Amino acid sequence: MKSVLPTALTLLLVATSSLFAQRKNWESRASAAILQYARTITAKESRDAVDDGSGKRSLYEEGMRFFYSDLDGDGDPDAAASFFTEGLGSGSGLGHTVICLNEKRGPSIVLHLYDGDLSDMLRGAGVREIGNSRSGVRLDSVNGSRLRFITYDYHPDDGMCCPSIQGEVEFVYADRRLGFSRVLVLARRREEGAPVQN
Ligand SMILES: [Ca+2]
Repeated sequence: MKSVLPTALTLLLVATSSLFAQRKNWESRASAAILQYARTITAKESRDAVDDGSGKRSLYEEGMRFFYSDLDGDGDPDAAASFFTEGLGSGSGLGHTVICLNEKRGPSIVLHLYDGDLSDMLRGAGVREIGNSRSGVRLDSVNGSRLRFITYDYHPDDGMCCPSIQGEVEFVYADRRLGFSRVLVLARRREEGAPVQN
């Protein structure tokens, strides 16, 4: 028994560090694939913008957020990410959410939604958290196939930087689609805790 225990511990340690290395390897491959995809989307948006004379667009790389979770339930980690593309000088930003699955051939982007798509889905589900064209959503955490988004909206007193009305909603990933699941926190004005103007 004396000689077995250290061996077992060593094997456990090796297995754990190997799993850790595999996970880190996946995270780095997935984030690289998502970054490349985001740059491609930005280039396309930029070409479209130049065509209609509205100016080039840029990717806000520092603001990209990555989340790793087993989204499709097959036991392997996948990835979800959010990023913004902006019109240079105009301050008009577009929010994006992408799902990247861990497939045999490598990281595969299987879903890309604009924040406007998510807002439409919320409105379609009768959720009144999203009130007007200046409101939006922001991916904030992922747990299994469940994605939690912060909703934000502007009070008349708010500046462009700082929408103060916030809530939380949950979407679920299944069958290569993202569907609205439930409201987690009703939208309220952050500072005062006052109910949103529904
Ligand atoms: Ca998976």
